[in-house]
Amino acid sequence: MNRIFPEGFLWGVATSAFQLEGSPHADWATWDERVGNNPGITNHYALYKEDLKLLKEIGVTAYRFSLEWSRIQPREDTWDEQAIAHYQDIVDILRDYGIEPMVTLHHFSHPRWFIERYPWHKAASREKFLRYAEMMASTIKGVRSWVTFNEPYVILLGGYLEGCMPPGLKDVRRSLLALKNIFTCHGKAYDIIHAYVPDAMVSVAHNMSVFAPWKKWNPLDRLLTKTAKYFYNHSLIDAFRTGTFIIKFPFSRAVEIDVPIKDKLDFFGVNYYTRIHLRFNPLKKMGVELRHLDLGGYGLTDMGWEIHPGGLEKVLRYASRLKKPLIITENGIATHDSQEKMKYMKRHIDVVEKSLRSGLDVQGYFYWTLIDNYEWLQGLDVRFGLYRVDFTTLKRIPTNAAAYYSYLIQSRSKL
Ligand code: IFM
Repeated sequence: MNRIFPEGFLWGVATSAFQLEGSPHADWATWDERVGNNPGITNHYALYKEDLKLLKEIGVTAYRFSLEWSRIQPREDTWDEQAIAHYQDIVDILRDYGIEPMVTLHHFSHPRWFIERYPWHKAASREKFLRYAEMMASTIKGVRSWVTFNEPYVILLGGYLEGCMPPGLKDVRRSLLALKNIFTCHGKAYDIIHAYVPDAMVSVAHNMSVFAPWKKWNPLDRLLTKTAKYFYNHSLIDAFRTGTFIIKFPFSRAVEIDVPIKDKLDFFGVNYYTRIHLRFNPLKKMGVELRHLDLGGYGLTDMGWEIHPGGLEKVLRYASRLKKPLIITENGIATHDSQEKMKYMKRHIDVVEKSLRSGLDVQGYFYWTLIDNYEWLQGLDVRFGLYRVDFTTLKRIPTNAAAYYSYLIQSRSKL
């Protein structure tokens, strides 16, 4: 009998450095002072060995984590050898445990000097990022799987259109320049990584959501939905197929941006969390109002996001046009209730199983996330972790979902 979950399927957990470690040299550190939180509160930078043991305890076969660029290059002309050795140690420990490392080069945060002098809309950003990418690809040993950018569209929306993430701009023209620079960096970093790691597997992690009209009968809601689906989910995938981003809004001329990324992928990383309903509302910015409605009856998470497991198959199906192996690089729920966490996890893994049965080439699933941590604009209030962190004693307390994930990994691996 053929296996449903292929041999070597990556059963993983995903994290990001800044959310666990903070960093005094990062742009988000100043950003964060505004909301009064402490991203380094879990003290993972010091306690990483203990935290990596948790991965072993769960029985994952892979671990996705990011390198904190601002620790590695705290000043433009300074590489911090100790920080590099720290991340190398993480890789070595994972290898000892038989856990496959997947390294993200860029997960939202930047060194302050970079965002102050070379933000993404400036052409010089490319050279600075690529120096860092080359330094990492040539120095860190034992890593085959790489993610260049986590959620590049979230960086652009948050940093350049909504202004809620660094560099805090609301500027369409500069967002397009930033798009060109970020994806050019992906294309070039892809080649750089392959030059040092010939059998590397390189991708971005693309955040995909399901979009639906608020009122199905309303043609404007339907038009908005179609536009959002194309713009947020599909345009990036199409650009990896063609080498051109086509940005097209209703009643306006399309903007075409050529980028050297055609086929620069060895797998495709999908981050999936939720479904979003849209309605046309002339009183809102650009006429768009978003809402999470609990139409499927699975409920809303503590982020207010609709739980919609079926959507995972939809987004994977569109991504399969790339004809690359697909890996779910993030999927998880913010909740204080471990029962809900278990249900969310099972329902999404069931969809992965269904997708595999229907012939989709899915090669991994990474649960977001290992321990409770700093959730960007929401700070410390929401809890995504398989382990709850008591932020006063720093104790990591397993939720039932940690043991349940072990069980799912073991039982599904046998299928
Ligand atoms: O915590 C984030 C992560 O940094 C990127 N993807 C979504 C997660 C949950 O919001």
